[in-house]
Amino acid sequence: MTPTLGVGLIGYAFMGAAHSQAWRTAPHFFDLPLHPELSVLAGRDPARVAAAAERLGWAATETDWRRVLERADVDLVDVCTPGDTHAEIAIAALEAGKHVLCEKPLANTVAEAEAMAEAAARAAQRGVRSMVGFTYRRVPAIGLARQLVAEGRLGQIRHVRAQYLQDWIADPAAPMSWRLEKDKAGSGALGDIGAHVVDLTQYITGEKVTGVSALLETFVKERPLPAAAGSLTGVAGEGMGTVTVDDAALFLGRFSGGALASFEATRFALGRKNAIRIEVNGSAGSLAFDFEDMNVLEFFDGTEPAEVAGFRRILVTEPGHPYVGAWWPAGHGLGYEHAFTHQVVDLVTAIAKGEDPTPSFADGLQVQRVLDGVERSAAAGSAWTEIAQ
Ligand code: SOE
Repeated sequence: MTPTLGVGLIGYAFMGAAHSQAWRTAPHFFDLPLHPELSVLAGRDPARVAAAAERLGWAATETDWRRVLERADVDLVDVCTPGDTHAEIAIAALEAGKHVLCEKPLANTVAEAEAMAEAAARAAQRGVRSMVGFTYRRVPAIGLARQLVAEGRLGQIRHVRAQYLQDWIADPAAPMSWRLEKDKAGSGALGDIGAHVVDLTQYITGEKVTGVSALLETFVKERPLPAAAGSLTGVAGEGMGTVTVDDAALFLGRFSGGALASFEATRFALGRKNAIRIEVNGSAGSLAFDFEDMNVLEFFDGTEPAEVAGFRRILVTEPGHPYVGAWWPAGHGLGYEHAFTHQVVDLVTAIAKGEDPTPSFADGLQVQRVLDGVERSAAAGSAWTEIAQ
């Protein structure tokens, strides 16, 4: 019998649902060393959390996250709440001896992220593990991109170009949500989606962002208050609320290996729904990825004769590609939810092996420092801002 790993999930909206499917699905497709048990789902509203538990497959519910930490059937706490509660919940869970998976960005401030990284380092000495949910690392094409760079197929990295483009609040009538409140979300497009491309480009290149010069903008400063919650924006109701975060972030950066970088994160790119676009140019080759065509990685091999060289469209659906072998026959493709499943696989495997999973809370803190550098730069008229390493 495979030993079990009892999971307590806190939050059941968009991310809670995505994590739920991952915990449910992972043992059906991957040979896991520990079998995840969906022990308990926590949320404040008793009726809504009960309905969500029924729908998403959780055995029990709690209305106070602290009770989750006291339960013997919980070995791991999965934090899918807005950023303002990450630090308190994650630190308490680690101190209670529970492994932690925490949604991104790790926290709302560098100070909170530092406290979390310290708690994670202390817990690791007791065999208690932690991971931050930069889920897109687990898209097979991203894994292949990292492999190509690590194998030297791109040579010296010169340029990193990254965009994360969405449009779900381009309409000024789209209502307020917690993602538009600084107190709850920490920042706007910057932390919500810009954090992903900072993490992804660092993951692919194996290098770190060392400095930035930034612009932040809030295009729509007042929005209708929501009458009812929805997946992202909800339904508009009476009265107006104030948007206290950035709608868009644009910044230049330098990487530790000398590459020049540009980053753009916006929720106002009409027609772009979840376009994570990354292009890397090196001395020996280039690669390009777009999440809206997520089973493809484009690769240009600069060592081929110019007469026949050209961007190659690699369909990342072969059994030898990262994670793909556990799924469908070649060519059948994966989707958004699979990366969450892969995240569970890697986390559970690391826990069983007694290893620290990645991305760690220390990795989450490093990304938080980049986000903070972007905010400080923008506040200082785009002044060049070094990122503490
Ligand atoms: C909303 O912008 C959002 O759900 C992000 O919060 C997620 O991290 C991203 O995966 C999809 O978009």
